[in-house]
Amino acid sequence: MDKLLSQIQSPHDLQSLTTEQLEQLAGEMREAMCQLLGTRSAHFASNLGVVELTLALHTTFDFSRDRLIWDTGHQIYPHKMVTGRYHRFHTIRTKGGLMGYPNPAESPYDLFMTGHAGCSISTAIGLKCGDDLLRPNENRYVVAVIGDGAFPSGIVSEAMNHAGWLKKRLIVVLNDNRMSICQRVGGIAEYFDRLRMAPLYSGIKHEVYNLLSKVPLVGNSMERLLDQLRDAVKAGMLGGMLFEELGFRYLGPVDGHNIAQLQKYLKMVKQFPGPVLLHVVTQKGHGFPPAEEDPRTFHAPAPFQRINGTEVAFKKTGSTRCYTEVARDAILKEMERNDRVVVITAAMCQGNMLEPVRDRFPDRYFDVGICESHAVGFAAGLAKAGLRPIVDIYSTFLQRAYDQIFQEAALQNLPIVFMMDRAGVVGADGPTHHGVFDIAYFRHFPNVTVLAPGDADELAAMLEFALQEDGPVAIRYPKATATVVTRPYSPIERGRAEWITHGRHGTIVCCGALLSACAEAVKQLASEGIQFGLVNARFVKPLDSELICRVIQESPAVVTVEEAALQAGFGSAVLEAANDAGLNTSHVRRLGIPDQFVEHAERDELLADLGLTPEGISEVCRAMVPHAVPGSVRPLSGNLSVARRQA
Ligand SMILES: Cc1ncc(C[n+]2csc(CCOP(=O)(O)OP(=O)(O)O)c2C)c(N)n1
Repeated sequence: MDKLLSQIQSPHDLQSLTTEQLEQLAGEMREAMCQLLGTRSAHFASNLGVVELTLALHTTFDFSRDRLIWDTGHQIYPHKMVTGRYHRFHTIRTKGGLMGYPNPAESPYDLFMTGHAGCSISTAIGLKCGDDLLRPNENRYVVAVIGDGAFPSGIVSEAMNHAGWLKKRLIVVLNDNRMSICQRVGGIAEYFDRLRMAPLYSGIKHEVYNLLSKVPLVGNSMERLLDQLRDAVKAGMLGGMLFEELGFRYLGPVDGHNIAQLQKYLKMVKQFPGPVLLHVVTQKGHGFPPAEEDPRTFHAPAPFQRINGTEVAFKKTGSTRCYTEVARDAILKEMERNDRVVVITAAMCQGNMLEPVRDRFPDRYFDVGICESHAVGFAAGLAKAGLRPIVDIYSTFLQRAYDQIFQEAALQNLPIVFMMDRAGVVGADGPTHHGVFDIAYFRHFPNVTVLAPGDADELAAMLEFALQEDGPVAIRYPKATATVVTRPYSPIERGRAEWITHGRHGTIVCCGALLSACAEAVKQLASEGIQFGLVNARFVKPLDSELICRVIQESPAVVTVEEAALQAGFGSAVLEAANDAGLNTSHVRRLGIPDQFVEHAERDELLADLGLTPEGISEVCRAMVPHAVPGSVRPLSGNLSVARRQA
């Protein structure tokens, strides 16, 4: 099944292959991806769609010296297979195995570690300028491949604007498959659709249009006729005018599954002396009918078995509810209750599980595309107009909107709720996707409230609380099964933590959904005769300084726990509060993400490595009370139990 593929050690091995052999290789690469999906979830449909493009690129350029950037990077699998990594392909997205995104540590053919969309043209034009300054005689080609979903990102306009003006030789390949993860949205999407309808345009017809524009119009009917004629000619001939006006040569649309044709046009764009955009039309999921038919489900599907060529059976995953679903249901409930509540997603309808919200409230649901900064600016406008916007964006992608959080949300003190899904370690997607910096990038802004629910019940209660606040509120929750820590009810009150149990050897102060792990740790310790209390912080900001300072004064050992970067995180806030109150903090330990990027692996594996499991937490607590005598303490007063939330 991998007769040719197993021979490919580097792109140099592709050069001697005929078109027929390359087509056979494409089939083998697709088969390797199908086999992978038999074992684990991975990006699939986007990768199936770029197999021929990958082969055409590697046979037209020499990327051991030329430069290639895959935008976002989730469609990197075929590239990995032909750049010496096929023998390790089966390890992709596993601990210690290949990353699911580009990784310069794996191969010199991967230039940047990426995972966030839209940056390819900026880095590509930077590489071009760098090479021109440092290696003026080497004449390296620079190619950025960007999807139509990523293209509307703000940074792409900034890069196109700059590149068009610099007029340097830069090749942008627009991989247009008419899809983001879900249906793509926006005016640029419609523009691409019009371009796809037009016959191949190569820039030469520009002059014809200019001539036609100069035809004088006489009388009404003649005017209409000429208008129609001009529209027809425009559609047919003026593909890519937008890019041409920006200083790019536009070429396309070209069939992205025809290797010979792709090679021909890639060779052609090599000849252009300035920036050029090659519009390549591909099909997401190409070559595997179920993925062709439903590219949304097959973007990153659950593992499946092939039944026959057209059907698959997805492997069963647990039926437990996750925090994303709990958040979505809470959003739905609030939208039912209050018709001023609106929700904004940045191209992540599927990831945020917002389909029921979109279908139920189409007028109050906004998908802005992969444009997180715009999402926040837009929310600010909605809030100013009197609505109650909920910005539902993954923690890692909301980083894009840092300045809008500052200026449009915090500085104006506008009532915007940020639902930060996937806050914490996310698992196999790895360093580009872990949402561990949001506490740091939110808590230093005045006016902002930052909340971390300890369990699923609190998440809904916090959203209700947040929608009654007058300023911006951020709520962070992880990509995890929703748990409930059973305990007496206590309402969410502004700036108030929850002291769940007391313990005379020490106290764990937990920020967020690791509360269940902390509760388990407390139990484990109690069974050994070590008595730790448990505080659920609830608020990162405003911090319950009064309660926290009492804990630090009264407890012989204090351990803060957060699934976030320790630098500028929750534990830092605790230390700041204690320092402001003049307290000794030598008995305070902070558990969280140290000052390093976290690798890719299953979430449970990462939490274990980080010591953020019941065992890891209790180990630290145990080490802080070396002289505790087993059996000499009172049993826990509280009655804690952890329940998995059922779907
Ligand atoms: C800044 C940012 N926001 C959201 C995402 C999530 N995301 C990953 S791939 C993708 C769709 C990309 O669409 P496109 O560029 O057309 O590539 P395709 O998958 O269609 O090949 C999205 C929204 C991301 N990676 N980065």
